[in-house]
Amino acid sequence: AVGGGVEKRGALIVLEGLDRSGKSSQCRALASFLRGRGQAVEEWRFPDRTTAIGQMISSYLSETSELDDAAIHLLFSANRWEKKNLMESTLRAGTSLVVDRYSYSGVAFSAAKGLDFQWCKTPEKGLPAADLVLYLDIQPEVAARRGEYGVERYEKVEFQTRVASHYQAMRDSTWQIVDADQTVDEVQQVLREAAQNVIDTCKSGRELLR
Ligand code: T5A
Ligand code: NA
Repeated sequence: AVGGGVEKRGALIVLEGLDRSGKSSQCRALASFLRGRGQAVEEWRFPDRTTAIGQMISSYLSETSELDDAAIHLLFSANRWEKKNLMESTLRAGTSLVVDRYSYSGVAFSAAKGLDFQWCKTPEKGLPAADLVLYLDIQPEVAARRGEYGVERYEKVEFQTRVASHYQAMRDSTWQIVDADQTVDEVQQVLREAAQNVIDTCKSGRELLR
């Protein structure tokens, strides 16, 4: 646990799902909806391609560089660790974060390459834990019909099917499974209600989760 007593902190809300499940579109809409309601909200994403580590990840994803599977796994994790202090101070200051991908992506994608599932989870331990994980559930074949699919390294149906099974193994009580094969607006409605609920819970004094 972090600190003592009651903290009127922000909520850590994470969107997860296969490639092209709609995470970025939904994050943007959700953050702007919540801000419109007067909530303090920032929109974040991982990988954060703006840092030096993020640029190494970006060139790997666009297949302009090669890296050992374990090495890229640790870079993705390091890219979260380099934002940890800012993440925690922002939450403690009462601002909620709507985050496009987090540790669950880190584990699911690396495990889908054949790395040991438990090993993949180890470097994520100690990062702030999500208060709510909104999992945009979609069949890989449906996602594959969406725009620009197949441009980046992991966008192959067979690979995405393995990713989905590793995501499934990480579901816990913070997860809400959302049918992502609906219109953008229909999906958004579900996210708004869940996000507002968890923001209210965190404001009423829940400590930071680990
Ligand atoms: N990764 C990531 C790791 O291996 N380890 C890690 O630790 C992390 C953090 C890049 C890759 O990195 C891997 C996972 C990824 O393979 P990224 O930068 O998040 O991660 O990937 P992007 O390519 O930017 O995003 P995605 O491919 O995941 O797409 P999104 O964000 O899920 O979907 P979005 O919103 O961009 O929409 C995709 C298309 O679908 C349409 C949109 O208009 C768009 O054309 N669309 C819909 N169409 C119909 N109905 C709907 N409801 C729709 N919603 C969106
Ligand atoms: Na995205």
